[in-house]
Formats: sequence, C-alpha cells, structure tokens
Amino acid sequence: MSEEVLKQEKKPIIFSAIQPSGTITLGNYIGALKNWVTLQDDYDCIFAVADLHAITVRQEPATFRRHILEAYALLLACGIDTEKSPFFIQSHVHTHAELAWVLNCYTQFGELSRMTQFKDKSQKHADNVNVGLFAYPSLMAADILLYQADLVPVGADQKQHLELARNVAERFNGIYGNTFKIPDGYIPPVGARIMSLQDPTKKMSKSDENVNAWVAVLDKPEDIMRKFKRAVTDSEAVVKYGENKAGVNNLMGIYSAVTGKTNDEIEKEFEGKGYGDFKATVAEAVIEELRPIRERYEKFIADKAYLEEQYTKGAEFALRMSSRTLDKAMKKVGFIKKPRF
Ligand code: ATP
Ligand code: LTN
Repeated sequence: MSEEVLKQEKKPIIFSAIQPSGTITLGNYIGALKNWVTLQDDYDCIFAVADLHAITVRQEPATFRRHILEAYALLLACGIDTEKSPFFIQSHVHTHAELAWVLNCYTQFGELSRMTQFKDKSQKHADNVNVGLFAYPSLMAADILLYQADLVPVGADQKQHLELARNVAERFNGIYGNTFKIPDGYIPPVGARIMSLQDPTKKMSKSDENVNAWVAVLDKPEDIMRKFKRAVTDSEAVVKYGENKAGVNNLMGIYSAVTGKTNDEIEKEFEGKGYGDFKATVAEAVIEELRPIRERYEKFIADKAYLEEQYTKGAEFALRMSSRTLDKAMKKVGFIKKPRF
C-alpha cells in the first residue's frame, strides 16, 4: 500500500504489534493475529514485530535474532499481506525510540507504577526490574501515536496500556494543541482472553512452565490433540456455557473463534455427548485452522531474502509516515528542526 493510496481512501488506521518472544500461542493467534488478518480489508493496517519491547527481559543474542525473524515469518504465514499492510520490525524505525523518550517526559511515575503488567513482570523477574520494563507503555504509546492510529486491536491484557497511551496523547494535545490522534482499542468480541488449558482461571501464556497449558501455533497436530485431550474441565459432563465452568467456557470460546459457531450452536452440536468427543472436535478444528499456517511458515522461514525484502519495504514506509508525526511533536515541544544530511 503506498502513502498516496492511504491518503486517497482515508480508511481508519489500525496499528498493532506483537513481541517476538519465541512461541506464539493459540491465545496470541485468536486474541490478536486472526483479527489483524481480517481487519486488513476494511482498514489501513500497519503492523510491527515489537523487538524493542522484548529486551525488557534479558535475551540471548543469537536466539533473539532468530525469534525476531521467526515472528516476522509466522505473521506473514498467518495472513498479513504486505501488499495491503506495511509490516516492519520496530527497531528498524528509529522514530519509535525517539518519540518514546519524548513521551516519557509527559508520563507520570505514578501512572506507570499502576500498570498490572509491570507489577506482574517485576515479580516474575525480580532480579531484573529495569527502567525499560517500567517505561514499556511509553514505547507502546509511541508505536501507536506515530501512525495516528484510530484503532488498536489487542487482547484484553493490553487494555490498560492502551488507556495510558490515550491519556498521554490527550495530555500532550492539551498542552500543545492537536498533535496525536486519540486511539481506540479494538478488543475482539470472542477470544479476547483465551485461558490456560490446565488452569482455566489464568490466561493462556507461553511463559507457563506447564507446556500442556498452552498450544503454540506451530505445535504438531498430535501435540495439539494431546493438549486438548488433557484440558481441565469439570465433573458435570455437559457442554454448556455457564458459571463455574471456566474450562468448558474456554474450550467453547476457542471452538467458536475458529469455526464462527455461536455458543447455542455449540451446545446443540454436543447435546448428549461427553467431554471426550467435545475436546477431540475442538482439537481437530484448531489443527485444521493451524495446518496451512504451519505450511506457509516453513516456506517463509526458509527464504531469508524474501523476508528481508518485505521488512525493508515495511520499514521504509513506516519511517516516512512516522517521521511526520515525530517532527510535528518535536517542533511543538520546541526542538530546533533537524538538519538534513
Ligand atoms: P506472556 O504471556 O509471556 O506475557 P503474551 O503471550 O501475552 O506474553 P504478548 O506479546 O504480550 O504475548 O501478546 C501478544 C498479543 O496477544 C497481545 O495483543 C495480547 O493481548 C494477545 N494475547 C496474549 N495472550 C492472550 C490470551 N491468552 N488470549 C487472548 N489474547 C492474548
Ligand atoms: N505490548 C504489546 C505489544 C505491542 C503493541 C504495540 C500492541 C507493542 N507495541 C502497539 C499494540 C500496539 C504486547 O505485549 N502484547
């Protein structure tokens, strides 16, 4: 998509990003990626691999490098179409780190201290509670505000960060006049919070040390089947959405997200059937959804030249578009116009 097209059509702008943290789970896929793919038709979407965010926890360099490229290839395999949606690697576009610094100076210590992800992660990584982990939401705000995004599709766990981005943008606009578009969140109606298969009161997370708790997009079919068969449910043996049925609700949510069936339809389909049948059918549906993604992934990851061509094209676009916002914001603060070299 060229900038000219972007200007002419004036569709609302969507920005989203995902961290290259190794495994991309079914939770990430249903909560975020699957929506990105469908939104591409109706919006002007811009996507990124948020590698700068990932160094808030310690990364081993060779593994990190591999994970960034794998995340890029996997997102292409999920259906990001670079003809429609610029797709880049965050660290390739220096405006992100620059605007993040400026926004840091308009973000209060108190408001960052209230971020639940910061509280959780600083407990999990008590030996490395670094300033980056604390300031992570300002970088995320910069990502979004640089592209004047109208909508930001994310899972429910990112809602608080999005709220902070809105507050900081409003504060900046309040001081200097209209500079940033105030973005809205787009939290999917189904699947915003896919839960652990082993403890359905917790979100599905790849950092869970129990590998049966999560399904990775690239898991082999037999592993997916095994994990679903072991999924924790309840002793009622009725496939019905309801209170105290977190395990069944979660499986219904997953099934609904991949098949498009409603809860009523799912309850009818499994009337009189046990959980064994139900779990196997959900697993089959997930396997079929993920099969073509795995196949496309294998093709992309083997073609480093193609990946480089795509992320270079994405970064060129992103730099041009984001520079306009960065220059505008810096001018308002009072910086002297950057010389051209
Ligand atoms: P971790 O659990 O290790 O902290 P994560 O799996 O949440 O990491 P992120 O990169 O933070 O990974 O999330 C990527 C996207 O996936 C975000 O938009 C997030 O909201 C969404 N997401 C993550 N987990 C889930 C889940 N269990 N259900 C729905 N969406 C999710
Ligand atoms: N913080 C997000 C990833 C992320 C993001 C963003 C999402 C980085 N920048 C901008 C939406 C918009 C996460 O951990 N899921």
